[in-house]
Amino acid sequence: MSSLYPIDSESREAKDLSGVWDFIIDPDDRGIDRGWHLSPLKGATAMPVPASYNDISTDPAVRDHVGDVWYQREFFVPASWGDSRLAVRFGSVTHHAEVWLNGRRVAEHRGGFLPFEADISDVAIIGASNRLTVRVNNILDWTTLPPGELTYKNDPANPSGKTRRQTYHFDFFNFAGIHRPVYLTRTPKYFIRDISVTTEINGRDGIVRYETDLHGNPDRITAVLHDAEGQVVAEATGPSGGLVVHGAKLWKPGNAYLYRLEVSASFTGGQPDVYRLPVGIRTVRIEGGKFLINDKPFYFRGFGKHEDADLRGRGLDHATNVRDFNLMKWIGANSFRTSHYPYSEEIMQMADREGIVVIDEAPAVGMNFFGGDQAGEKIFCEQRVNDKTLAHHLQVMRDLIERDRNHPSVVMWSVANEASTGEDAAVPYFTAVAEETRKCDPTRPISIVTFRPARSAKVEHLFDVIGVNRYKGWYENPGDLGSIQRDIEHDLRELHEVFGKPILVTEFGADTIAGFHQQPPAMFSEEYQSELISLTASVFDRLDFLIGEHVWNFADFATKQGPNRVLGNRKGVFTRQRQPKMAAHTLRLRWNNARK
Ligand code: BDP
Repeated sequence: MSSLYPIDSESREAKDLSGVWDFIIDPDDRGIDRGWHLSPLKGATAMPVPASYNDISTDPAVRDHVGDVWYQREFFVPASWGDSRLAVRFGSVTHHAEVWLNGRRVAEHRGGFLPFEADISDVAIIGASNRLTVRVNNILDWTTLPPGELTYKNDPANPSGKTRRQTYHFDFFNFAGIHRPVYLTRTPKYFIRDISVTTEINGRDGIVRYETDLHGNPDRITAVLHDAEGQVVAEATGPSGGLVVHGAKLWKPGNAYLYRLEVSASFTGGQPDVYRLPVGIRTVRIEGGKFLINDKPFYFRGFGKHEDADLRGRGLDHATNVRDFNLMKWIGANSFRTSHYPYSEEIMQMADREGIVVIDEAPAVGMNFFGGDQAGEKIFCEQRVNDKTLAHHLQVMRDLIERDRNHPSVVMWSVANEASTGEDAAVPYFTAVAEETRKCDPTRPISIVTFRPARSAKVEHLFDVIGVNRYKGWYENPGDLGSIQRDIEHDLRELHEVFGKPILVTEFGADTIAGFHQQPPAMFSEEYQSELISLTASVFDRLDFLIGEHVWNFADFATKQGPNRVLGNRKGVFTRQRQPKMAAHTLRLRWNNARK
């Protein structure tokens, strides 16, 4: 697998296979027995790629389907593409995928938020049409991230007498489908498989260290760094090395500067390969309780987000994404967390370019029963989150870091959100996750997002930054704005006393239906959200150990149906259509006059 994003260069081509594909629901997961991977899908309907399939159809059976669905399309491989390495590369398929080309199985992938590719060099028919078939499965169980549970409900209408039900312990809707672009790629037979870059600052100089991973026997490798105007600023040869940039322009939050690293490799018995990669020179570290970017204290202002929009669900949508970055800048945000799963590579590229700082989160959410029916039962145990879950979690951390380590915008890894960290068995689990994350990337701090009170949190001390989700005046003392300041101050001070680590408030907020007004403020009104945010944030200004504030959530988003959700989670500061609620103006005033 190559974690390099597909690009065009003098040696490479990437053909976007986005468009309208054939689609069919597999009601009893028997598509393979019926040979659906071997021939054109019969009775297929139209489905856009990339997009979640759930909200495209008007049929509840599509929206609420649990199990397999099938996608298919034909594509042409140009006759000029012979004698190359050919691959089909998926940005993400949620949650599990199996892929066939011309009836031959070429890939399988577990996990809904990271890329994978199928090498089709030996299967593709050059100069002809090829049929690509993808089986997509959306089932979550205790071995997947996020985890979930499959249950069965008696259903006389179903021939088997039962219907499958998917339950999960997080609120966002379990969107599924081919969520990110699918590229048909051509590279030379021998090629640059991977490049990793780290940067340092030495006085006025920037140092860019690179390391390459090559397929084939290279004759010569060169690395040339260009500035934003295209001028060469440093050069090196060899599979790895360091490039010194005199008088380097740094990648800074709110003021991104990107160099371009051009790596060329020539191979014995093959064509040369060239890959170009944006590089931002910056450092990140924690010292004296502060989060330092380029040795300057950085205070996180921003949001927990979701990849979520009308109709397309979690499918990549450039219009929504660019609008989101514009809104973040307008409101004075400098950062966001990829709650609760890795976001698309295209979003990470935007963050690099726009100078927005990112906390990059693994899809480990819902490892908790909260106050539900199973409250009191253990999560970290043989029949639930177990060794298999851990093995998958470690794999996801490795893959996430491999995908995102070159992004200057990414300053920290978050390994999980609101896990049941009061359990003894959570300790060895998260010890292993923390160790693996540090091993894969010794250059960035790591964090975990907790909802627990300090004294019953057993794993949080393993991390450099503790993210805390607090809902004072909402889930705690609902309707009582008067108690917020006292409660949040006491709570955050205790967390700092117990852990002695920088604290980042990763979630606080209130559900608000845009257009509902009430004075004195009442829950769900715009006044209540605005007041709750102002009161909570007024406390942050006097807490030195606090390194940032992220409001939950950037925008309203779809959830599973339930009695506390009014067509989704309404804690957005913006509506799902990306227009401001009153609280957006409150935050804009605060953040544009920020003291920290
Ligand atoms: C927190 C979760 C987040 C939820 C939020 C809420 O981290 O995913 O959406 O609560 O209930 O517990 O709004």
